[in-house]
Amino acid sequence: MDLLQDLEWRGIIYQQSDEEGLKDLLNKESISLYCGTDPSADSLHIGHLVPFLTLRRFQQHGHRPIVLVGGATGLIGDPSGKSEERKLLTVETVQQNAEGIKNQLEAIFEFEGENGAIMVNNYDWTHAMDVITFLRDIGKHIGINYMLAKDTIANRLETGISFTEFSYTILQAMDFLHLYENHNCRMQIGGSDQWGNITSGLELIRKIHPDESKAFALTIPLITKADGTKFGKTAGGAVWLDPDRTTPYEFYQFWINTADADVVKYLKLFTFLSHEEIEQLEVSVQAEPHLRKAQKALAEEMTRLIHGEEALQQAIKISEALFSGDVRSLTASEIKQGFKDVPSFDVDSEFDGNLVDLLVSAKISPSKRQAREDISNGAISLNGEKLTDSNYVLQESDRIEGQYTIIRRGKKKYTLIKY
Ligand code: 545
Repeated sequence: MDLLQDLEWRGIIYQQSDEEGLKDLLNKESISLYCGTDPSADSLHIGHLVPFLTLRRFQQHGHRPIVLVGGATGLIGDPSGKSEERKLLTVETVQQNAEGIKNQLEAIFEFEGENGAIMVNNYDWTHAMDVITFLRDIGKHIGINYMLAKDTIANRLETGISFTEFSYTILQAMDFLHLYENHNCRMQIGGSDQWGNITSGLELIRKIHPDESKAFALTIPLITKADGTKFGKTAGGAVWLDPDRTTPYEFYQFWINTADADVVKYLKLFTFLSHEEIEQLEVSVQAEPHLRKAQKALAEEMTRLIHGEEALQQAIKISEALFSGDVRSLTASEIKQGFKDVPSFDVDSEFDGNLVDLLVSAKISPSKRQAREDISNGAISLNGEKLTDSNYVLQESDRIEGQYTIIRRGKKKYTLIKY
């Protein structure tokens, strides 16, 4: 199965500018191709990932990926998919965001070797262009009717669109032209919302280089969930690649919680597992769904890809400890990750260690009488150990790395005591 057939099988291909032409091109030669992202936030989230993972798939088939960070376009604001005008970001914010995103994208690609990826920033060639050159050498080739026919612009004529956002698609077209002229870049990929911007680039290249080799566009479908809710959103908001926003444990949990109806689709879209491996997991979803083998494979692949092997092992260790209740083996940093959304209680300096008082002040038991009852019923465990002595006084040794004590009431109600 060749690359395009693999992408087809994975459900990665949504729109193409010239399916047959691209098939011929890829059978004939290795190409350079690109995908871009604007630094409109300081971290990517998993909704941005598939086009870049697809770029990686091209690299694995010998093609050369160009990863573009939009240091210039980020200052302008892409109207695609937006129902109203964006607020302009400051130059400092765009530069800071660009740095963060560049680091995240670097983790996905191989930069060594003859088809090693290159990272570019469109600020480098856009900021130097003066307005007369822009209007004469670029603007002259783009008709207003062509622009007004673009959905992203047509949809905004009612609510209003500034000349700034109106011009955005020309800047993205200029990028494609620049990469075509300077890096022999023959294709641009992106999510379905980028179709208009990408085809603007095809139009500009066709107008300026009418007799030269053709360029191509390919977009990836919007990722949906069988239950109709928005992909990549959790109670805590988006699933970020930045470990300080979404911990590797939370990231791992997100993928583990994928529904049976979605898990095979995501294995195809997001992972580099082979067809055979994915088809075996598909059988497992049908035959033994309660084992959640497909979800575990998805969570492992994604956490390893984005956060590395060590963070993955830590996430698995936290998950197992929380599931079994044996939390004593967790380090303070693992507790910090695993118990981020668990109710916590900060003890003050006068705390004398009395367990019954602690259960009441930390709102684990509603009263001292109830606290004594809970303890004698064996409903209270301290760092995973059941404790039945209602006169118990917490020791220094009950503080994990001097920072935390984990109290569980009943089967699953955890409270994190912080010192
Ligand atoms: C700019 C100049 C180019 C080529 C592309 C661009 C960026 C493009 C765009 N892309 C989106 C984006 O999201 C914000 C990320 C926040 C950190 O706006 N005009 O930058 C998304 N892109 C990935 C996918 C996308 C798209 O990064 O293409 O469809 C999301 O999946 O919305 O020369």
